[in-house]
Amino acid sequence: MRWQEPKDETLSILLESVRRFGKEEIEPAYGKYEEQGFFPAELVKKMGAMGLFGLMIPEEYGGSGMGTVAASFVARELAYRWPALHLIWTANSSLAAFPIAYAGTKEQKARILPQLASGEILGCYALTEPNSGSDAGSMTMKAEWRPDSLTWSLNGSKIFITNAFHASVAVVFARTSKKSISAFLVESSEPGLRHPGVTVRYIPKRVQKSSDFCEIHCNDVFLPVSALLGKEGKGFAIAMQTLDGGRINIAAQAIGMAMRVFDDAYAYVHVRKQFGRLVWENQKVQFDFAEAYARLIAAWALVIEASERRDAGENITRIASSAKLVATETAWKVASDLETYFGGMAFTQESAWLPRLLDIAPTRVYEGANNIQHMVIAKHLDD
Ligand code: COS
Repeated sequence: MRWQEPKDETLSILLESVRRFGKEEIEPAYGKYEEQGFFPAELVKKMGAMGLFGLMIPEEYGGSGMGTVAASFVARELAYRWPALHLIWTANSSLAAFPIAYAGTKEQKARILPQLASGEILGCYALTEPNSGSDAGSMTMKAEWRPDSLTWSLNGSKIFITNAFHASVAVVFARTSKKSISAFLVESSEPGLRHPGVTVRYIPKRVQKSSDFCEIHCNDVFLPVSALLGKEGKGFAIAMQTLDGGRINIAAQAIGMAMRVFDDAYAYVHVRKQFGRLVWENQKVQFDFAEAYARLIAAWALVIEASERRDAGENITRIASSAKLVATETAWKVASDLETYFGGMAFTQESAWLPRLLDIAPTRVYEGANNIQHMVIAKHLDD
């Protein structure tokens, strides 16, 4: 299926190369690595060389500054081939690079962003805690200023952090007073956040296995003054602005994954015969695909509108949550409806159809469970 293409010529050229890379390199690697949960280090390097991590990083800091629309199209393409690879990419570019670009000092930006843009290092975003997920404001990780040593000390745990096992920089949110939260940069010269006082525990997953998922424990992690990201007490707003953008990218990821299920199912009903004819030659089947197609392109149009508004510098909180809600629910509905057309083949290890469906499930949860999107949209209806 030829899905909606970008209007911009430069983006079309970039997308052609991503598509070629997807077909020739990502697809075979998915088959080889995803089931075992191997981390695709080589592909990450190549994505860096292709400039994919820098799409939303300004040119002066090593990116191309192509923006959110470009990132959404690339997200769709990566997720179509390998959802876990998309997640590695988006955790780096949407979640780690954005808050640094948005709130960092010139020095922080110049030091870290070029390395994130080139894929030389990976970053992660540490907000969620074992007892603070949807209610992000209830976090208990504590950062205390130590006037004697002129350092901050971090204590507490973060959980479900994508990329932490391979990251060299983490954007960590911590409570700096009863009422306020601040953002910090924890850096290490080696991948895996090897910093005194930091322990990273790898948590194996059942879906999107090749992107790592970790608990980060901080026990008296001493950080210099220069580790504070943005103003003290402004961390929650930084976290939320980051999620506004991240949610658009997850929306694009979900649609890419559902388009893949659609295309695979569409191909299968064109070769599988029952009752003496192709499965496709039943009106019910054609109507189901027509319905799925219409829902997918409608959700995609919303993802693009949210992306365009973000690139135009508008307040996107409400539309980003709407895009995340609609795209992830649509993707799950469409893909689970079409999955039945794979018949028994879906349950064998001779196809990846069931894992590709299941990979969609967490999109309804991460970067804000969909009930949280309802809360955000309701709160901003009068904006
Ligand atoms: N952009 C900028 N600032 C924002 C913001 C946004 N999108 N959303 C909230 N803020 C600011 C508010 O303006 C407010 O600032 P002041 O205290 O200065 O007035 C502050 O943040 C608190 O906002 P709010 O009262 O809306 O916070 P709540 O605690 O009610 O809840 C929700 C906010 C539930 C929306 C938030 O906790 C959330 O998004 N939770 C889900 C977290 C999530 O997505 N986790 C996934 C992690 S990544 S896998």
